[in-house]
Amino acid sequence: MQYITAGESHGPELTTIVSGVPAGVAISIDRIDRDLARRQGGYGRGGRQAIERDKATITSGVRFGITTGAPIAITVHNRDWQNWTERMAHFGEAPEGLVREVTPRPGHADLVGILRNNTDDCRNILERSSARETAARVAATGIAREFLADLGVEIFSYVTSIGSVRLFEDEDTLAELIHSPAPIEFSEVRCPDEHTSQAMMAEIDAARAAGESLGGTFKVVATGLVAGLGNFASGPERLTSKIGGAMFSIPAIKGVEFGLGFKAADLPGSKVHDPIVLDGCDFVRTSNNAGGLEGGMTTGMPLVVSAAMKPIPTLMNPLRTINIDTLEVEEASRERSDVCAVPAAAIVAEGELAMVLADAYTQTFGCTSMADLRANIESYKARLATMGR
Ligand code: EPS
Repeated sequence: MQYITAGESHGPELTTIVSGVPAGVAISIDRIDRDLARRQGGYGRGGRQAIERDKATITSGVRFGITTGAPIAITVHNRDWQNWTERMAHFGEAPEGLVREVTPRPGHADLVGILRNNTDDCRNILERSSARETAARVAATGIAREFLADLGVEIFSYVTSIGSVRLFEDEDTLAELIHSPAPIEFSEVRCPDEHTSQAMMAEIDAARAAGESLGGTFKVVATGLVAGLGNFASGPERLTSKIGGAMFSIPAIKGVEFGLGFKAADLPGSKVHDPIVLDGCDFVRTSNNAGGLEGGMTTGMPLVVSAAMKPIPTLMNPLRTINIDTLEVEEASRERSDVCAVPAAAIVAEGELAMVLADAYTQTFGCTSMADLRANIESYKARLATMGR
């Protein structure tokens, strides 16, 4: 299962096509729209989110709410397009007095993009490199989420830091959230602790007042996975590679860790690896430092990915740059933007993880019909149970 997106931030719409989806997956457009709304939310977002009301429109591959096995095309309209019809016209002459973007923002794709693509207008780069594209990703990966929900796989995320404010996590935090993730959705910054949420929002307020932007970290967790998804036999087929790549594909993600992550490098092996025990007929672990992946395959324990997002490059108090027309030093362009989009990135990451896992399920258990796939999973699970007997 995979997807491709097209569309500019201020074009008429974002488009995505999802392929490799088995026939027979029940699709709830309301659930996909709810995830689109979750992505739009989060304290620290800019004025654009007051304009957009993201909704998915499915135009192929689904009949009476059930996938047919054909590619699924989805669009998400940009309401802001009506303010950009001339500046972003697909044909005709550029309008008179069109202002080109000539002061590339440090940290954005602006400068390297124009050098690479041989253009004199950063808008030709920033329209596509904008994180607006992640709305299409949430729509596309919503199909993978529906598929996984059918198999009892749940995915959630929570924010662990914004700027210098960090959520205190002890060894029970994750288990409690797996049991009851509801507090995360009540927080405007997707942080399950109310006191920390307030401190994160205060940090965002201070950044906004200073013309600054903020990054942060978040965790994405998948539960209900069968052991053995992925493949140890070739590097690119390892789920670690695929999930890592998917996370790094999200704009501004600069670090990805699994389980203990970088901390594992400081500890001896006996404090890192998860002892294997039998629980009835099941092979289980007494800890989950590996974050649910060993040898590039799922262990059956919760899959735990952490990611770090850099601060958004658009600054209201801008850094210096070079004007590409005059070659003079100037302030980088200052556009309406978000102060912090870490909660939104966490939602995008939920979807990215879903797509990789859905793809792994279809690779392992087939991708023709859901009924066949479920039957294959049941016989696989039955075999696993005999191994622990
Ligand atoms: C973005 C700039 C802002 C953000 C945008 C990402 O858009 P605008 O320039 O229209 O104000 O709001 O994110 C979204 C539109 C979104 O839906 O997430 C950028 O430059 O990356």
